[in-house]
Amino acid sequence: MMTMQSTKEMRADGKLRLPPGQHLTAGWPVLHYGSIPRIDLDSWRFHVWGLVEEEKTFTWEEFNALGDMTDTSDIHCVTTWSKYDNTWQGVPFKALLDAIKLKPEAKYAMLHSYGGYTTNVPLEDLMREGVLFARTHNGQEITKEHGWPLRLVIPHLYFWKSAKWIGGIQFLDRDRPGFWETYGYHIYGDPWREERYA
Ligand SMILES: Nc1nc2c(c(=O)[nH]1)N[C@H]1C(S)=C(S)[C@@H](COP(=O)(O)O)O[C@H]1N2
Ligand SMILES: [Mo]
Repeated sequence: MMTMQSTKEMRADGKLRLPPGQHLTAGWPVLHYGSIPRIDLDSWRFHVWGLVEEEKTFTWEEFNALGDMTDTSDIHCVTTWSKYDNTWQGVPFKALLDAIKLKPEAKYAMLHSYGGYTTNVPLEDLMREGVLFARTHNGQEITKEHGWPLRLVIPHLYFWKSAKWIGGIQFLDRDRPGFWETYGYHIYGDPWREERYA
């Protein structure tokens, strides 16, 4: 017998834990555009470019040595499913920031994935607690279809912002639309304000 999770639970800020228009799902749907990119860890690289003092490229070992954290958060997909209590472990976004030097004009980021997917996020959203580059989900290595070897997790935004197969970040002075954002998804994507489509 499965335990029923509550949809009436409140968060510390008084908002319902389940954002408006969402329903809980027990499984974990796989959603992405295009096919799963082929990646091998020997040639995997993480690139940082744009408004930085110096462009940087990290190998798999270098990137994972930047730091480590674990955080449990809820997933809210714009297609209306939510999944509670996902424990992610990997490199804190803040650890990457400590390893690079941003130019003062850097205010936005474009996340780039293997396979060509992009999505845009304000820098201050990446600096929130709980944002990490995840290698594991609930204690297991993230599977290929969910973003192996590394995916970003941004718990407070709709899940399309959580780029699977992430391989780089470009820092920008202005917000620019990524892949889904150019096809009508909201530029920011706050689930509690139902910022689904523009
Ligand atoms: N690289 C990449 N990341 C992506 C996507 C994608 O198409 N490519 N789709 C996004 C969307 S729309 C969603 S809902 C989630 C789905 O993640 P999941 O398949 O792990 O549930 O991944 C997001 N990250
Ligand atoms: Mo999505």
